[in-house]
Amino acid sequence: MKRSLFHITLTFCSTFLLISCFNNKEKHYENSADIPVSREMVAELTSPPHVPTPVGRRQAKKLIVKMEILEKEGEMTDGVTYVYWTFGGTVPGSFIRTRVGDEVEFHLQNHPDNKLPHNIDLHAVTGPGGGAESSFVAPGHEKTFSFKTLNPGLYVYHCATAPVGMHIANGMYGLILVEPEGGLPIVDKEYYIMQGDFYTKGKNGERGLQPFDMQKAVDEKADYVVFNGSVGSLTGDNAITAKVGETVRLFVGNGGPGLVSSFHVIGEIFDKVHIEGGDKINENVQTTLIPAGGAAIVEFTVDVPGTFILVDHSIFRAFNKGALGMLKVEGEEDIKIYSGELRDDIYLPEGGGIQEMPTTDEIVEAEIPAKNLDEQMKFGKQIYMQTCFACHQAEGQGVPNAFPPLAKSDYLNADVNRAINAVVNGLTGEITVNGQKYNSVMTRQMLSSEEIANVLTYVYNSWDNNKTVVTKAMVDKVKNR
Ligand code: HEC
Ligand SMILES: [Cu+2]
Repeated sequence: MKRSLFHITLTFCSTFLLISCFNNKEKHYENSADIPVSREMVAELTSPPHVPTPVGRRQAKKLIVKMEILEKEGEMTDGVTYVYWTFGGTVPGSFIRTRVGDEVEFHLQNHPDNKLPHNIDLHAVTGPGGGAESSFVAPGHEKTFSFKTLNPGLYVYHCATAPVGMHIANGMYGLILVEPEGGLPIVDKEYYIMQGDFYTKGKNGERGLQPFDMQKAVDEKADYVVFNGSVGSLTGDNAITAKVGETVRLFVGNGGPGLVSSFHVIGEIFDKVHIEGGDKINENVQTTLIPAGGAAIVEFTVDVPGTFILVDHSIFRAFNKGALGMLKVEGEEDIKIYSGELRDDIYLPEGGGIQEMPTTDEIVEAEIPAKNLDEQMKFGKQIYMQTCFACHQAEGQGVPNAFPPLAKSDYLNADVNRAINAVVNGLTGEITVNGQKYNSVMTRQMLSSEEIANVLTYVYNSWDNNKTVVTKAMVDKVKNR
C-alpha cells in the first residue's frame, strides 16, 4: 500500500535528482554504446536473498566480474540431498549489479573439482549466445569475455551447455541487474528471490541423495518447485524482514527450466511492478507472471506487522512442492488498515511443503575394501550415485546425443580393460555405443583403484550387462600399463 510518507520520499528524491542533474555536467547519451567508461572496479557479488549496493550516481565503469562454478551437494529439504550445479556456490547464482554503459569483463571459472564443462548465457548481453559461445569452459579452466550493458532492466543468466535443460534444472541460473543512469530510486529493503523447478528420481520427500530425472523434466512433472534452491530457504529463521512503513523491493526471477511462476505475496498488493523486468511499470498488482527465463521487480510499502507469505499462486506448488517464502514485518499495528487477529506463521501447519515419507536411510560406509560381491555392489552403487549418474543417469540409460548408455552397452561389455581405461584416464573422440555415435568428452574420474573396481562391478552387474567382476588388481594393471 502507498502512504503519504512514500510520496514525500519520492518528491524529495526527484527534487534531489533535479538539483544533482544541474550540478552534474555529465552528458546524456542517446546510444548507450557511446557511454564512456572511467576506471575499473571489481563487482560485488552476493548470494541470495541479498543484493549488492545500489549503483547510485556512479559513472559507467569497466566492471570486473569473477564467477566461480561449483558442483556441490546440498539439501533440498529435510533428509533429501541433491547435487546442485551452481554459479558461485548458491542457487540461484550470485547477484550481479551493473549500470547501463558499464563494460563488464566477465571471468568464468570452472573449479578443478567439477566434473563437467559449463558456460554462461546472460540475457543482458547483446551478442551471439549471450556470451555462451565465448565462455564454454572445462573444469580447471577460466574463460574471459567482455560486453557492454546497453539496456537497463533485470535479466536472467543461465548455463547453456548441452543438455541445456539439465544444467538449468540442476540450478545453473541467476540474475543480473542493469540499473538506469542515476540508479533505481532508493528503497528501504531489497531482496533477491528466484524460483526454480526440480526433478528427482524419488517422489517429493523421498529421502537420500536424489538424482536428476530426465524423463520427469521432459514431461515438466516437477517434484519440487522452490524459491532460492531449496524448500525452506525463505521460511522460519531464513525469512526476509522489514519494518512497518518501509518500502520493500524484490528482484524476482524464474530460472525454470519448465514452469512459469504466478508470483504473489499473501496479504500485500504490489504498489509497482516493473513488468518482465523492463521499463514498463504497472501499479496495484496482486499477482505477477514471471516467465521461465524471465524476471520482475516488485515494490510495496508494508503497512502492518505480521508474516506475509510469498507463493507461486499455482497453489499446490506452494503448499506441496516448496514454493513458499516468508516476509516478517515488525512494528505497530494499524487497526485502520487491518483490524484482524494476525498470528505469526499462520500458514505453517499446512505449509511445510514436506510430505513425510517412510525412511530408508542408507548407512554411509567408511572406505574399507569390499569383502565380497555384495559389498562391491553396495559400495559401487554409492560411487555411481555420487559420480557417474550426473551424466550416465540413475538407470545407466544415458542422455541421447550427450552421454552414452551404460545399460546393455555393447561398448562396455566388449572390453573390460577399455572400460577401466575410460574411467582411469577419461575418454574423448568418436565412439559407437549400441549403434549410436557419440563424440564428446568424459573427464578422468578421480577415484581410487578400489573405488573404480567397485563402481565398474556395479555397472557390469546391473541393467542387463555381462556380470564381469572387476578387481583392484585389474584396475592397477591398467593404471601401470
Ligand atoms: C561428466 C560426465 C561423465 C561422467 C561424470 C562420467 N562419464 Fe562416462 N562418459 C561420458 C561421456 C561423454 C562418454 C563418451 C565419451 C566419448 O564420446 O568419447 C562416456 C563414456 C563412458 C564409457 C564408454 C561408453 C559406454 O557407454 O559404455 C564408460 C564405460 C563410462 N563412460 C563409464 C563411466 C563411469 C563408470 C563413470 C563414473 C565413475 C562415468 N563414466 C562418469 C561422460 C561422463
Ligand atoms: Cu552448466
